[in-house]
Amino acid sequence: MAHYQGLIHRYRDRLPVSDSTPVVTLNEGNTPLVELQRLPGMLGFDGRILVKFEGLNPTGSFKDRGMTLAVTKALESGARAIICASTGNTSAAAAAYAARAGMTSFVLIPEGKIALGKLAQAMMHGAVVLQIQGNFDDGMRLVQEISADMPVALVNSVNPYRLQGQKTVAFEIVEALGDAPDYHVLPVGNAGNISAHWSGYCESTGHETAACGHCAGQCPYHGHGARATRRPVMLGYQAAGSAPFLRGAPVPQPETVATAIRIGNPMSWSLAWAAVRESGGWFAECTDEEILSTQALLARSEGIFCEPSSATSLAGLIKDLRAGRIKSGSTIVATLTGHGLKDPDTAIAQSQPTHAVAADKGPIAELIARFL
Ligand code: AN7
Repeated sequence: MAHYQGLIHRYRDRLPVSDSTPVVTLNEGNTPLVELQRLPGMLGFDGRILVKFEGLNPTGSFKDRGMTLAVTKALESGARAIICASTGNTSAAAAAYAARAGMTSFVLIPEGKIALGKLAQAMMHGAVVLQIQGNFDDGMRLVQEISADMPVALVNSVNPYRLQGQKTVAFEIVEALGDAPDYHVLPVGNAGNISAHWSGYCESTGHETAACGHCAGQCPYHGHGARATRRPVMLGYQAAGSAPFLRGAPVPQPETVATAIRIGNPMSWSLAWAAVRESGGWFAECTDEEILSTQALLARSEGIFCEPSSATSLAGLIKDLRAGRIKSGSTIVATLTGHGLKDPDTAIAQSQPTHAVAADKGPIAELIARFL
């Protein structure tokens, strides 16, 4: 088999590209779908829980799936520069793919409110980083205004190519499982990803989908790769301090430790509602404590380190399992959207302190013996 060359090559028959499209790729996608071995038993659940570890994409988050296509299409259209607002991961992906394409990237981030790893990525890839004295929603408004007036392509998920790229995660899951799972759970911030997942599942069953931005459900790609016989119930989880889908309206001052989903005015509002309604799913919320304890639980019981926002998917699932809202014996897939290394400060702050010890065998052996 030829070596894997990224999701545009893999799914080109289901994406809006032609043979002459200049593909900008870092070989994103094809992420592991890992079955949890200890958690289901610990939770008294008799079904299967699998995590789609999107943190193993090239820049450490699912954003690479959308960014490969958005930057590819921007390059194809002759753009020389891209711009986005971001809570961190979009800026990291935009910066990396712009570097790959030889383009300039501008990223607007909320000052002091993005995780350190993401900031390091944007800076290292040479983005022009603008720290604004406002939140993501302010940044989103500003980049829409600026990209309307200046020659910079907007690569936030209001750009339909982003969701087109991101829908491929559902194709991979359907291929790995042989069909769609019973439930799909994921964190919701700007709400593009839940919309894209749903779009991918719909296309896998030959359903038309409102989230298909380039064709409004009319294009020949629809149903082309259909392999699934059903679509999952979609469950979207939010952080309690940043939960517009639970409040039924935008939240003016969103706050959460899960900074990636610190978003009060989601752009894909109607698409996300459609995904949840059409699938028979729901939105629910988790506290910051629940998010952090689930992040640690996953890291310690399964060996999988995701960032706090990503742990929101399992934190919400655990609550819904305990509340009896999930059918027994179900197969559940949770998207882990970003890698834990993105946010080392939050990880270290909630972990046990390290042990300062002399470089001598005696005290080290004594310490080890305490844990045996
Ligand atoms: C790890 O980077 O919005 O609901 O600007 O980084 O599709 O927005 C990040 C979002 C979940 C929410 N998990 O996804 C950004 C940004 C992680 C994220 C989400 C984000 P959407």
